Order: sequence, then C-alpha cells, then structure tokens
Amino acid sequence: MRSSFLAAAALISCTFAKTFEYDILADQGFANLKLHVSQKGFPSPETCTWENVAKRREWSRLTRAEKLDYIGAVQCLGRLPARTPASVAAGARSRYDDLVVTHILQTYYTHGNGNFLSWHRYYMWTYEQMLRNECGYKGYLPYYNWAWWAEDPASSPLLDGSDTSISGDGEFVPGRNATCVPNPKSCYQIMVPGTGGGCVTSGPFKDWKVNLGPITSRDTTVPPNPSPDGLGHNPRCIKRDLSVQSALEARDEYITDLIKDSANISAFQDTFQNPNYERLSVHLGGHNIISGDAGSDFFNSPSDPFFWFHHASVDRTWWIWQNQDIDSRRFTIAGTLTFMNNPPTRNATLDDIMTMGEFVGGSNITVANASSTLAGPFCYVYE
Ligand SMILES: *[C@@H]1O[C@H](CO)[C@@H](O)[C@H](O)[C@H]1NC(C)=O
Ligand SMILES: *[C@@H]1O[C@H](CO)[C@@H](O)[C@H](O)[C@H]1NC(C)=O
Ligand SMILES: *[C@@H]1O[C@H](CO)[C@@H](O)[C@H](O)[C@H]1NC(C)=O
Ligand SMILES: *[C@@H]1O[C@H](CO)[C@@H](O)[C@H](O)[C@H]1NC(C)=O
Ligand SMILES: *[C@@H]1O[C@H](CO)[C@@H](O)[C@H](O)[C@H]1NC(C)=O
Ligand SMILES: [Cu+2]
Repeated sequence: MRSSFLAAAALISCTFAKTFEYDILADQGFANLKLHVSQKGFPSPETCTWENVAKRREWSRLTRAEKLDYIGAVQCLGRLPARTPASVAAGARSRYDDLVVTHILQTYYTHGNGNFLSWHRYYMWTYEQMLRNECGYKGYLPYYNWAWWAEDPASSPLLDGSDTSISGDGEFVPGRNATCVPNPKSCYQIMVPGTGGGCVTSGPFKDWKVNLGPITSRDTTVPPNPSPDGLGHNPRCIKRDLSVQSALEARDEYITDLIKDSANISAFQDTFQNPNYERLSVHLGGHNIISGDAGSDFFNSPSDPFFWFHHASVDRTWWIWQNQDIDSRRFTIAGTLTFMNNPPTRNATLDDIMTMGEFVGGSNITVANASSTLAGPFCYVYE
C-alpha cells in the first residue's frame, strides 16, 4: 500500500511544485502514531480504532460538494436560535454565537496558560459535533494549512471569495495606518495595512452577521459594543484585511522550527503563542492572516468562521509535535490557570476540568482526556 505521505507529497508537488517540511513532519508523526498503536494498542480501544477514526483534511482537499455541505452547516448554526440567555449575553443571537460567548467568557483561562492546547482541542471538537449533530454536516473539521498559502492567502480556496470559500478579503480601505501586534502597549510587531480593511463582498458569508464584540480588535473603526464586556448586540458584517505579512509569520520554516526546536511542552506552547521582536508567533500570525475586526480580536476571534480553520491547524500542529515522541509528549503539562499567570494562580494539572459552559452544552472533560486525539471523547487524525 502506498503511504499517505507519498500520496500527499505527489499531490502537493503537482499542485505547488513544492514539498513542505511541516507536512513531512506530519507524515513521520503519523507513522510513529501507527507504530505506537500497533505495539501498545489504542488508548481507548472500545471507542476509537482505525475502523472508525475521522480524518480531518485541508480545505483544498474537500470536493465541491463537501465544501458546500460544510458551508451550509455553518450557516445553519448561524440561523439556529441561541441557548445563551440574554441575561448572560444579550448579543448572542444564534447557536454559533453560543460558541463565541463561551470563548469570550473563558479567554483569560484558556490562553497563555496550561490548558490552551487541550481546551482548544475540545472547543474545536465541540464545534465539529454541533455541525454534525445539529446541522447535518456529513464530514469532519477541515483545516487551513498555513504553510501552503503563506505567500498569498487570497489565492487559497478557503479565502478566494468564491462560492466554495468562506468569503475572501474585505473591500479595500485606503489611507490606513500601521498597527501594533498584539497591542500598542506591547508593540512586538508593526503590522502594515493589508489588502482589504472593509466588509467581505462576495462568497457565502457576505451577509453573515457578527453579533458580539469588538473587545480588543485592532480595527478601531468598528462601532463599540453597547455593553462594556462585549456581550451586547452589535450586528455588523465580517471585516477582513488579508495580510501577507502576517501569513508569512506562519510559514513552513517557522512552523517547522516550532515543532523541531521545542523540547518540552513549556517551550512548545510558549513559542507557539508568544510574540517577540523577531517573530509574531505562529498562533498570532495565523489569526492575523485575516486581521480585521474579529480576526484581530483576542476575545471575539471565533465570530469570523476563519477561526476554526486556523485553530484546527493549531491542534494539528500540537498533534504533529506529540507524535514526534508519543510516550513523553502525551501526558505533559506546564503553565498555570491564567493568561500569562495574571493574576497568579496554581499550576495547571492533567486532572483539571474543562468546560464548554452551560449553554454550549456537552459534558465536561479533564485535560488528561484531551491528551490524545484517539482518546477521551475524540477519535480523529489529520491527513
Ligand atoms: C494615522 O496616524 C496619524 C498620525 O498619528 C494620524 O494623524 C491619523 O489620523 C491616522 N490615520 C488614521 C486613518 O487613523
Ligand atoms: C524546555 O525546553 C527548552 C528548549 O526548547 C529549554 O530551554 C528549557 O530549559 C526546557 N524547560 C524545561 C522545564 O525542561
Ligand atoms: C509550578 O510549575 C513550575 C514549573 O514547572 C515549578 O517550578 C513550580 O515548582 C510549580 N509550583 C508548584 C506549587 O508546584
Ligand atoms: C462543568 O464544569 C463547570 C465549571 O467547572 C461547572 O460549573 C459545571 O457544573 C460542570 N458541569 C457538569 C455537568 O459537571
Ligand atoms: C475522562 O477521564 C476520566 C478519568 O480518567 C474518565 O473517567 C472519563 O471516562 C474520561 N472521559 C471521556 C469522555 O473519555
Ligand atoms: Cu482562543
């Protein structure tokens, strides 16, 4: 049987005439995972084996029908009523918004801390389950491979503005200033304006309503939220400002360095997330590929459907890193409970409970439950 790597390399080489080291690491990692399972068994053999494992694929590898199925399911979440009561978030108008609210409410306890990777693994999976169980989606969570499109994200099938994209760039707004990332107080990188700046004008999400935020958007032209916590109703278009500068911060070389040079979970999660004067970090680089209103907002980023494609790649990158050395990288944790340990909190543990909140629903899981994509509630791999 031809290995998936050879098949993938052949496909990639005819599409791009280029092989990405990131994908080679992914394939080596997957081979390690298969060997590990053949020697030591599946982590949860009663619920997850190669017979039923889901395969998450890059958007460009979905057929037209699969893309339309996905897009329709996201729009369905955008139409279904919210379960979050107005007393919690008056701006939550859809089932999709329930997910945004839980991210906003938990931002300080799920980023720059011990459960960033595990909580987002669980969050991505929860969204995937909602698409499937509440909106009839037949496929699995697709991702956006940063490395493939780093030189020109607008040419990616995800962001090209076609009817099988998630809409593309915003309308070009001239005369804008550069802005600091992550913010003017910590100006690690000066981001020049991208090629958009206004509302998306074509594709399936041109009429989508962003209801919540802004909270910490770099786009200061967005009308403020009626509520200071950003949870009030503030309906508006999706604004994007595609940025090659940011996309290049998540290029093959940088992702590969992140995976290869991070000897432990502490180095991996910190290098992944923390900007410095040399590099924006792959996590921030990926978010700011679309920049704009929601795209640059630490709290409200899930309001733009690009979020899920980016964070599926965050999860894939963690999966690749774990697969390089499964025995030592599965049950490992570093960091505290709070963002940059502010305010100071105890160290996170594998027994900590993570929640999607009462209104998204689903059962709580522990950090340990999220230590493998073949264990806990999960059963998937990345192709
Ligand atoms: C750009 O920055 C200059 C100098 O700070 C300021 O005067 C101007 O109003 C800014 N323009 C925009 C569109 O924000
Ligand atoms: C983690 O690895 C980094 C290098 O990637 C190293 O500098 C650091 O000392 C290690 N930390 C621990 C706690 O082992
Ligand atoms: C928390 O973790 C750090 C880094 O691993 C360690 O140095 C420290 O002793 C831990 N604190 C407690 C209270 O266990
Ligand atoms: C889930 O965890 C949250 C926060 O720890 C807690 O408030 C809630 O009661 C838990 N839900 C269930 C069903 O155990
Ligand atoms: C999570 O881990 C706990 C403790 O090991 C276990 O009892 C529970 O079944 C796990 N949950 C899932 C969904 O696998
Ligand atoms: Cu997040």
